[in-house]
Amino acid sequence: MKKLVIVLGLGILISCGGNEKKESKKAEPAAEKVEEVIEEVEEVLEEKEVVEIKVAALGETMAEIAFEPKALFVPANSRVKLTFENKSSAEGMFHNFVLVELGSGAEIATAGMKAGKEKDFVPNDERVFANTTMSKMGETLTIEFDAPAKGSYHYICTYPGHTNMIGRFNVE
Ligand SMILES: [Cu+2]
Repeated sequence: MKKLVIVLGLGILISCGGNEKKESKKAEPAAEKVEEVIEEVEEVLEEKEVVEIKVAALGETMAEIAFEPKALFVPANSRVKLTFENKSSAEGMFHNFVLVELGSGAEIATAGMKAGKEKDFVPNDERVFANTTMSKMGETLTIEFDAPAKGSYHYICTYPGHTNMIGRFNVE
């Protein structure tokens, strides 16, 4: 939307500049303005689109725990601002959000257990694209990351035993 407004503004400035040229010497400041606007447009084009998404971790028993929603969609080349809310309230219901290569969740979770609590059960592994820290019950965490390449990924919780917490992250 911001892009469109600036492009429209540029169009108006160009047409104004043209009219002024015929009538008087006011054309020069208008030309400067056009240059400024062109610079702004270039800056906006370089900026990534920020996409805000929300994910919650639900459930009070090991059988219930799950992500909500179980599928997320973001556009390619976007900057993702993710809000992660741990909605569990039962004792010991710690959760994180770990974005991983499709199908690597079980291996990442196992490696995460070895990495240990001080690493939030997140291993140092190139198949991990983004992650939150481990949230406590009722806690909300926010992270920002660049969307990985177009394709499908999994998001998992690497807290030991939370293997049924899994969702699909789609970059379109
Ligand atoms: Cu969990």
